[in-house]
Amino acid sequence: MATPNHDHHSIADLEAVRRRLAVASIRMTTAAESGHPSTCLSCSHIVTALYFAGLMHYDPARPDMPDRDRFVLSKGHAAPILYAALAEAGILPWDELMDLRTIGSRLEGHPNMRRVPMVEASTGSLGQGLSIGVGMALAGRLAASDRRTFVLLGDGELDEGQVWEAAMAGAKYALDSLVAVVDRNGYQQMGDADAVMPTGPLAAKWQAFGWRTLEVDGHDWPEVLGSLRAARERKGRPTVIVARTRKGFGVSQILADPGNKFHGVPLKPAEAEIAIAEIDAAPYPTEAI
Ligand SMILES: Cc1ncc(C[n+]2csc(CCOP(=O)(O)OP(=O)(O)O)c2C)c(N)n1
Ligand SMILES: [Mg+2]
Repeated sequence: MATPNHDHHSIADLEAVRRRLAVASIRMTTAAESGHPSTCLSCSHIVTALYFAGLMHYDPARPDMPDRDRFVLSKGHAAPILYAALAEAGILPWDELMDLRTIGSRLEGHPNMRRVPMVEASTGSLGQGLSIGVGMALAGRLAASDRRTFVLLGDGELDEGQVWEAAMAGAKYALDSLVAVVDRNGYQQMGDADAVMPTGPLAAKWQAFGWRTLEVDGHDWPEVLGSLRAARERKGRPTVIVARTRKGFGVSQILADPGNKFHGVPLKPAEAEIAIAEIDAAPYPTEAI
């Protein structure tokens, strides 16, 4: 049985980790002159909580441990923050992060499961990750394993019909080890996500598809931690957490125009320095978990 690790006990600790991952995502994409920093920032609390609050069970020394929990980054363009989390966990060297998107580097623009330990699925073509998660959860059942599978999706990604096929399959097979998290930042590549394709009452929709549904502020530590903790509990059906977030969280330059201008656009070096200074200067949340 896997044991929780990298289990930070205070919100201040977790916030410090989150800032390291956020800053690394900015530095990596700025150095590469390519990539998607804003999507990394919107999911920074969720990714940090999963890997470093004991909410996902894994052992960095044994990335292939059969009973490890699985994490599928279905919104694969957020690869930089996944690589930063793997560096923080000791699975990748920090120095290597700056190789992002360079020719020959295993840190490709979208995660490659054949090249990077603990990248559980090769993603980037949006819409596929939840189906992969369904397969992983079914496989876990066959193996009589208690492992959980977490899948992180974008809200624009929900425009892909395959997501809803996977949602139906998850409910049909009562996959209560499966957790989807929707990064509901309100934007996708072409701007306002609901203008491109209105998703309507999102939580009600998942509920109608047979999922246990939680809605949280994706930048509120107690809410993020509480919902993930609740989602680990097996209740006879899959769980989705709809996390309301901000694309470019913590960086006013991006928040001023998170739509077209900053999707898939790294910050220029001078802009990156301002962004990093702003992240570092933000007041720390201090509540006890
Ligand atoms: C199947 C597919 N179509 C289009 C794209 C191009 N694309 C990359 S990111 C993106 C927008 C995704 O928006 P969302 O899911 O809301 O993620 P966010 O960046 O807001 O976190 C699109 C359309 C893709 N990667 N895959
Ligand atoms: Mg989005």
